[in-house]
Amino acid sequence: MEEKITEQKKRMLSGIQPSGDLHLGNYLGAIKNWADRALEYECYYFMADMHTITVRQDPAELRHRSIQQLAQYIACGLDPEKNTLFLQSHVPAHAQLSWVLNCYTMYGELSRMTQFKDKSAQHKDNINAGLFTYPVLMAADILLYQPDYVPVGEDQKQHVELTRDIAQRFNSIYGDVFKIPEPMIPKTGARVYGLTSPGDKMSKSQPDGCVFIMDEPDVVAKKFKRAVTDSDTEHCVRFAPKEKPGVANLMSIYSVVTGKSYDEIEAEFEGKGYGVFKPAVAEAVIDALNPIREEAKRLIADKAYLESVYEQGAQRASYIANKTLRKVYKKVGFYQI
Ligand code: ATP
Ligand code: LTN
Repeated sequence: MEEKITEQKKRMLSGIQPSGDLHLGNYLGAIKNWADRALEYECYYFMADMHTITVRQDPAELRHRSIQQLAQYIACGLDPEKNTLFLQSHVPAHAQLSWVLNCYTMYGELSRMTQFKDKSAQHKDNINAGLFTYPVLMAADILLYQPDYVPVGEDQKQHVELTRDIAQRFNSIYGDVFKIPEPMIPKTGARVYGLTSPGDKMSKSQPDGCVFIMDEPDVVAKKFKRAVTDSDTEHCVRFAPKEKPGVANLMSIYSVVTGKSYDEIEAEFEGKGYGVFKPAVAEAVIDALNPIREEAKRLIADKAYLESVYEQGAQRASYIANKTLRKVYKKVGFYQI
């Protein structure tokens, strides 16, 4: 009989901190691309709640945001039947592996992390040890699942590179324990900039130029109305990121949500000016966000369903994570029960 060879799917893992509401940048730059991968890869996505307490959080708000983010992941197209969705704090192996990896990470390496430098400058009154060792917890998050790819934004590339260094160091002592993961960085087109400051990436820390997934249509329309275009007198819709970064940003948003190319967009708005272009972008974004917002609202009200998703997610995630953890414990010499 002919033997059927079924190829093992490659694995993918990523997380977002539930430290604020998800925005258009998170959606277009990360989650939308994750949602397209479920057929091709075995996917794990989590709420990095343990990471968020490196900065002080209101406990009730963190609890609410973690579940809200789960509802938003699903509403954005991450089907829990096809993706494993879970909360980081529900899988104790993350903290357990993190401790072991701390002992295989150098003080000098952590001192070079730019996010630590930035965040310790922003929160001078709370430069805690967790903020410093944050990348080790992130390495544990990743290595537990032996993923092939880690889809993250450019800002997280340094942390994934450190993860690779830690894994290689561990493997060189104990043999092939960890798979060495690759960062998967979205193309520049999927990098969304702030509507009021097109030089900076769209970020929840600048809420003015930031479109949140849960924003109502009138709020989205207002934010696009105030979007910076450019100060030249040309007033035409042309893709020129250096000369007209605001217009290029709006064009790339419009392109991602409608699937139209830059040439098609230029032709569509030829001779029409920004007064027509900006509301058209707003409308396309509103159309894209409407079903997501409504579905997220519906899901947030369905506590029993969300509970079943995160319970099943934690179970599936724990199964894989514990396998790696047991191997690591054995290798470093912890007495097995
Ligand atoms: P902050 O407001 O603290 O800078 P953030 O809103 O940028 O945070 P993160 O939690 O750092 O969000 O990012 C989660 C993921 O979302 C990142 O890995 C990145 O891929 C993606 N992302 C965030 N902002 C953007 C953006 N403006 N454009 C494209 N992708 C983004
Ligand atoms: N550090 C990331 C969130 C994060 C993550 C991870 C991403 C925590 N652990 C593991 C990918 C893989 C952030 O702040 N965006």
